[in-house]
Amino acid sequence: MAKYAFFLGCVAPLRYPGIEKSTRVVFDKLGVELVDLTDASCCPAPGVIKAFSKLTWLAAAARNLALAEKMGLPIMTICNGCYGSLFEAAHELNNNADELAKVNEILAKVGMKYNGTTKVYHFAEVLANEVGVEKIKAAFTKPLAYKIAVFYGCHFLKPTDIKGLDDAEAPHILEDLVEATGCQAMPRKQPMLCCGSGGGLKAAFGDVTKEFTLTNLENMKASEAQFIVDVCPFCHLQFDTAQKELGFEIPVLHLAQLYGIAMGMTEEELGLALHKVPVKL
Ligand code: 9S8
Ligand code: 9S8
Ligand code: COM
Repeated sequence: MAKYAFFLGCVAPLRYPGIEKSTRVVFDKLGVELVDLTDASCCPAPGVIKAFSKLTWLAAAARNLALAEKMGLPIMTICNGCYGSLFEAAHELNNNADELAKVNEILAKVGMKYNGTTKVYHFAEVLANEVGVEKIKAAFTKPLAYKIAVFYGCHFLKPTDIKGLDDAEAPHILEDLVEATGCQAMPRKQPMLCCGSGGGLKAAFGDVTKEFTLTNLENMKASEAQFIVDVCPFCHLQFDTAQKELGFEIPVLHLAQLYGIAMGMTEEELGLALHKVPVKL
């Protein structure tokens, strides 16, 4: 049985606990064991902390990587931002002894050491490449037929030179995972445009990022999508909280929640009451 250290991040447990719950139920049903990465901190968020201090970002990420290393497990994240930070920090530290030594000087102050061995995976990557669409389909009990606006976000596929998961401009990994439920991924204009969230970007240029969100919503509406499906609680938060002001009402689901629905989870377990845009199934 595949086994991962489950990295929650901040947004899912604090704002959308239904995403966390759905992930636990879905992976349990798929026979993937998730062990909590206890004592983990913020990843830290790439667009926020890395933009201010790269060394602080690396050291905090290394602390999380070291916790998983101690458990002898690879990390699985349910958020693009967490995947971006932890994957990129691991890539840097696991291949650069000088950086690793610098970071270990900082970690020594809290009695920790990172040896540079932790691997980091995004949950959608685990679904597509470890579990596989056929096994996933066999675990579904409820056929679905919604029209979906699939949303990749920025930090899942990019930077492609170190991730290599799919083509960054014309990917299909998420469409395949969504369509496994019976739903239809609707083509639309500019599908790879940033959602407009991103802690740092939104904080610095709120008006600009609002335009991104608006353009995405207009394109999604024109595609006739009934739901937005994301793989990042940050994108999820942006689409769920910004729509009222922008005059849209397209319900938002994290892919783990869509899978939870297809596996017969209840609305309460899915945490749908906590969504700002009402989700009617
Ligand atoms: S942790 Fe703190 S803010 Fe967040 S959810 Fe995802 S990115 Fe990492
Ligand atoms: S898109 Fe651009 S930066 Fe990011 S991944 Fe999630 S939040 Fe939405
Ligand atoms: C976006 C995360 S997924 S951050 O705001 O860029 O840190």
